[in-house]
Amino acid sequence: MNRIALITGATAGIGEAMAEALSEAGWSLILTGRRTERLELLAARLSVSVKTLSFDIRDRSATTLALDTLPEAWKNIELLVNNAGLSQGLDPVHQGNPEDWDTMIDTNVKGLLTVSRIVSQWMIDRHIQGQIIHISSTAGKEVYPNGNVYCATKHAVEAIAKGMRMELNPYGIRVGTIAPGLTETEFSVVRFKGDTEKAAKVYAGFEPLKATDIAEALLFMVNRPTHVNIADLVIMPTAQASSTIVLKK
Ligand code: NDP
Ligand code: 8X3
Repeated sequence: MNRIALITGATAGIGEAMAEALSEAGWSLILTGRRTERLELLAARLSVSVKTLSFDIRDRSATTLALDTLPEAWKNIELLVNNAGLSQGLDPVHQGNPEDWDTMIDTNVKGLLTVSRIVSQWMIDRHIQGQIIHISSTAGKEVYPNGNVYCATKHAVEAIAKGMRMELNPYGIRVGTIAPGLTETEFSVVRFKGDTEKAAKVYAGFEPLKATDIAEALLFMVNRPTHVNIADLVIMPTAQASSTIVLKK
């Protein structure tokens, strides 16, 4: 068996591009997401061994059960990429939808914790000096108006990554983050609940990042020798200077 990587949220965008990049590099892959058909289509076009696990990461029992179904050999995970995540809405707190807040917190923070807990314990039990990479965001570095709760979840991801880097230090497990800026994926369509016109406007008038730009950065981090840990990588489109300053034509 080749080296095994688990990527959460591989049915679209950054996760899908990372699955393609890691498969080209010869990794065996465990790919997760809710959309089973997309997982199966992706697995079918990759030329490496793939296990697909379909579950809602907000559901702790479903997540735990799904990971438990992996055959023992597939639990020898060397690379975990915590990528599944989303934003819902773009409103000030005083007009925000509490259900959106729950969705973001349950997915971006609690879901990430559930998977991290299980897989990091597997790495420790199996004496695997693996690597865990959390997909944060520029929203984990700064806050922008109306991004309040999404930004809070990504700030939480940054804090969890720093804590895990300390906790897993005795085991030789590397922990790092990638913080992308504006990347054209399904992210804004999801944020605006299917309003594709509104979503397209986010990326109009400048050249945003592509999911493959982030996948290339992941490969760079993964391909460092084991004594090198890229702890934190912030990647923005050239047109973007901050969350709120984007040079548009
Ligand atoms: P996409 O919407 O294209 O992909 C999101 C992925 O997350 C999908 O595979 C989706 O799978 C999965 N996901 C979402 N909710 C759940 C859930 N409840 N259970 C399981 N899987 C879930 O967005 P991106 O590729 O852009 O986002 C990937 C990560 O990158 C996210 O963490 C996002 O916050 C982060 N990011 C994105 C940026 C951007 O500008 N696009 C910039 C910075 C960070 P499914 O729907 O099938 O469950
Ligand atoms: C996604 C980037 O600026 O839309 O994390 O929050 S942003």
